[in-house]
Amino acid sequence: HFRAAIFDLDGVLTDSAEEHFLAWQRLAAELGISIDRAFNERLKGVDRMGSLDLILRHGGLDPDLAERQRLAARKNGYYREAIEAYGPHRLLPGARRALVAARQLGLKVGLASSSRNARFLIERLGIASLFDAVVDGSDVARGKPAPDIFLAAAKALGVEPDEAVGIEDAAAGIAAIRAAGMRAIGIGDPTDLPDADIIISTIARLRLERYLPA
Ligand code: G16
Ligand code: MG
Repeated sequence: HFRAAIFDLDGVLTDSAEEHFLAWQRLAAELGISIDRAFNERLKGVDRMGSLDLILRHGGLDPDLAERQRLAARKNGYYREAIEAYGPHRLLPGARRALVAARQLGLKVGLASSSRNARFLIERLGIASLFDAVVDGSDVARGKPAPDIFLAAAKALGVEPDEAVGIEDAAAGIAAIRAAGMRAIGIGDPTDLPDADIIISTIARLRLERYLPA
């Protein structure tokens, strides 16, 4: 049975997924590339350079590494600008309660985010103290869909992967959870997340006690 709940950040606890999309869309437009929300589903949970590469390929561009690093930094500037203004009011409804409920159930609580801005963001959101361990894209070699971020979070929490449940809004994240050997709870539309074990529409509907022994 479960001893830990490991949460994704963007799209699960806060809607910074939208700020990522707007920042990428702005950068893409400057390059003459148009991206829409359907395309954005492929970027969710994917790390910064991985997302940029998908956009460049989509637009048929292939700049060298130095230029790609400049473009990624420019996007991050747009994104940081947007999240500077974040505070606890930007938590999704039910997000804080889900973290508190997991703690009250006696579960260890972890954060597994691809975002190198994750630690900054949970401070802004006022939830940093609710996590027993935080792992982000800068702590591991491979981002989602590789299992590394979730495996590192389980290790930091002192649990085995099969004792943990992962909560994700992105296809790449569900793939990472499954590859780590954990149970996957998907948040969003079932057609976007066919590989999740369980699907709920929003974090407010999370009831972890259902998966624990009575
Ligand atoms: C998030 C977002 C992705 C973003 C990635 C890297 O992951 O879902 O869209 O590209 O982080 O973010 P940054 O550029 O801030 O390092 P997650 O895993 O929290 O959903
Ligand atoms: Mg996410």
